[in-house]
Amino acid sequence: MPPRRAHRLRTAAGTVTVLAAALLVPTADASVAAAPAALAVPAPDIPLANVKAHLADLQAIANANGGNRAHGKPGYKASIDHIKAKLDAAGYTTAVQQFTYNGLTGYNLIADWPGGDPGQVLMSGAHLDSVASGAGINDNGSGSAAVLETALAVSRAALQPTKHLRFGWWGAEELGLVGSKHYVNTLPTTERAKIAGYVNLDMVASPNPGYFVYDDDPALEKVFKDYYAGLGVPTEIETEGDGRSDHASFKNAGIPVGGLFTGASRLKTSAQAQKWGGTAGIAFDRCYHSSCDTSANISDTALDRNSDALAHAVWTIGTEVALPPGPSFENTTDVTVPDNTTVTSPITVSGVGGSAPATLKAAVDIKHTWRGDLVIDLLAPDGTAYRLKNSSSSDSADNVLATYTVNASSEAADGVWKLRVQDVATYDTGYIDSWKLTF
Ligand code: DTR
Ligand code: CA
Ligand code: ZN
Ligand code: ZN
Repeated sequence: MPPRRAHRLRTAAGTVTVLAAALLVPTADASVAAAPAALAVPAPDIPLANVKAHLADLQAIANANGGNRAHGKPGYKASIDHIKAKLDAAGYTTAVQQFTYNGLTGYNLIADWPGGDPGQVLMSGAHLDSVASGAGINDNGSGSAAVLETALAVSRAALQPTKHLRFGWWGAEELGLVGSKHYVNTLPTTERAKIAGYVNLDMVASPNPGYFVYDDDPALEKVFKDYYAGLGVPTEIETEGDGRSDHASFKNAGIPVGGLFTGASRLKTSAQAQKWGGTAGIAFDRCYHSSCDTSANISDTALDRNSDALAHAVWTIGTEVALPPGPSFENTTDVTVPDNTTVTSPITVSGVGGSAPATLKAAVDIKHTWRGDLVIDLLAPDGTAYRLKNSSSSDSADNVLATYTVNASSEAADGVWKLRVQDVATYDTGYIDSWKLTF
C-alpha cells in the first residue's frame, strides 16, 4: 500500500482562547510573522445523566429482546434503530451499512455532522453489539452511549468544527471486529485517506475501573493524557489492546488511532488500586462477557470521566484552527566543522518576549559527510543544552537536514541562542549551512 500522506493529528498546544497577533518589527537577520497560537474551542461537560439514560434504553432493548443485543439478534437491530433515530432528530446525516457474517445480517451505523473540512475527518466510534450471554451494558453500551451523547452535544452546540466530524457504531465486534473491518475495507482508498484519526471507546465504565489510554497515535494519546492530567487522574498505557477492538481495523489501514479503556477480565493490582481506588485482586469488570453485564455493572465516575474525555478530544482536535508559524530567526552564515572539533553558530532573538514555546522548532541544515560523526545541541540563552542529535557509528549517510521540536517553555525567548555542533569521530568534515528557530 503506498505510504499514506502524513495525516498526523495536530492538537492545540494548550487550549488557547486568545489569538496572539502582535506583528513583530523585522530585525536584520530575521523574518517575522504574527505571534503563533493554536486555537481550540473548550468542550462542554457531557451530562452523566444523559449517558446513563442511553444505557437504560439499551438495557430495556435487551430485556425486550431475549436478554441480549448480539449480532444477528433482534436486540442488535433495535439498538441500531434507537441510536439512528436520535441522531436523525439531532441533524446528523446517517447511513446504515449492512454486512453478512455467519449467515446473519449485521449493521454499522455511520453519522456525519454536516460541515468541517471534508479532507480532514475526525471519527469516533464504539461497537454496539453485545455477546449473546447478556445485555453488554459496559461492553459496550458504555462506549456506544458516550459516543452518542458526545455527538448529541455537538448538535446542541451547533458546533462548526474545522475538521469534519463522523461517528460510528459497529456490529459484530465480538465476533472479530467484523463490522469495523467491513467499513474500513469497503471504504474507497480516497475516502480512507481523509480520515485524520479514529478514536475508539470499548468498555469505558468498568465497575472496578482503571484509566487506560491507547498509545498508538501520539497526538491522540496526548489529548487524552492531558485531559486526565487536568483531572489529576493518573493514566496507564493500554497494553492488552492491540488488535482487541475496532481501532485495529483502522490502524491496519494506516489511520492514526487512539482511545480509552477501563479494563476487562484482568485483575486490578495493588498499585493500581492505590492510584485509582477500587479493589485490588479482582477484575476491572467481573461481569465481562457475562449475563451480569447490566446497568448495575457500571462505574458512574468512569463513565462520566470518559464521556467528558471523548468530548475534550473531539472539540480540541475537531475545532483546532491551525495558524501560520510564529516568528522565526535564521542564521545563514556558513560555519566550518573541522574534524574532532566543536563549533557554535549564534542567533539573536529579540522582540518575542516571555517564554519560548513547548514546541520550539529548530531547523538545521548541515553539510557533512558521514553525519554519524555529529552531536548537535541547541543552547538556550542561559546556556541550557537541549540535545537535538546524538552521534552514531552506523549512520553513514551524508548531511543533516532536519527540524527538531524542543520543549523550551522554561527558557526566556529573547537572547542569544546557539547551535552547537561537535564532530566526535575522525575523518569526514563539513559545515553548518544554515539554521532557523521558529517560535
Ligand atoms: N475485545 C474487547 C474487550 C477488550 C479487551 N482488551 C481490550 C483492550 C482495549 C479495548 C477493548 C478491549 C471486547 O470484548 O469487546
Ligand atoms: Ca461529565
Ligand atoms: Zn466484549
Ligand atoms: Zn467490547
